[in-house]
Amino acid sequence: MHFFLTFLCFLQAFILLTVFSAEQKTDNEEEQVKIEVLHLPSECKQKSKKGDLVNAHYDAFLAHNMTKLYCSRSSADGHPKWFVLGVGQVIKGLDMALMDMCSGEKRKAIIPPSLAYGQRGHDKIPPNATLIFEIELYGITRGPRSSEAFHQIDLNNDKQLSKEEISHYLTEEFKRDGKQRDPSVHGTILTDIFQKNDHDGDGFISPKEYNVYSHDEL
Ligand SMILES: *[C@@H]1O[C@H](CO)[C@@H](O)[C@H](O)[C@H]1NC(C)=O
Ligand SMILES: *[C@@H]1O[C@H](CO)[C@@H](O)[C@H](O)[C@H]1NC(C)=O
Ligand SMILES: [Ca+2]
Ligand SMILES: [Ca+2]
Repeated sequence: MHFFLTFLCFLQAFILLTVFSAEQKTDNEEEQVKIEVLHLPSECKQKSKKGDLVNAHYDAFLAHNMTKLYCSRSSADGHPKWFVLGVGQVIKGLDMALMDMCSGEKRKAIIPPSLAYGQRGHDKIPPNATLIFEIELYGITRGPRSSEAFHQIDLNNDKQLSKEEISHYLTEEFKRDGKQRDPSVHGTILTDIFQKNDHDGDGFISPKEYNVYSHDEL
């Protein structure tokens, strides 16, 4: 039951954040995400970049009256969410706000409507709404990394992640956000995950390879 509620919360947040992201026009150069760094860890081995699987908490508010829109950390026992950065799995502004970020860093991001839900708005979000996100980044990964995620992906439970298993996972994630996207994105991410993580080249990602952070930035 507990888990189910958490899951619903996740799903709701995810759908809200993704459904309309494809429609946004971003040609307006004046509209930018304003980022305020709230906490910067003393050690920063790698920074987030496009294509990474990131693990983050984020809470979203309507800027004009600070109504909370999404539950993440704030929802009881919410786990940090993870998604592929920079490929439109979340609204454009959030993709931008999470770039070049250190693991452990906290940011506040002010996202203009053109990089969020635009002139139409969506559900609880009125037209032309500026959003404020409070973000905490936990994991920057060149592939999925939490042990929870590992078990989730490892469908046949043999403690190895095959291409099929990761591909299946990506397909489910992409389906969940209900957006059409170029199938090559899927292949590119998959190839990248294996290039960066399958160190012994056996075509599987072992738990050890999955957890080796030090190799990411080679
Ligand atoms: C904040 O603004 C939204 C949309 O304009 C509105 O639906 C909501 O009731 C407001 N909340 C408060 C606490 O005023
Ligand atoms: C939203 O902003 C656009 C462009 O600034 C404007 O034309 C439109 O009337 C606004 N919509 C609402 C509902 O305020
Ligand atoms: Ca497996
Ligand atoms: Ca391997």
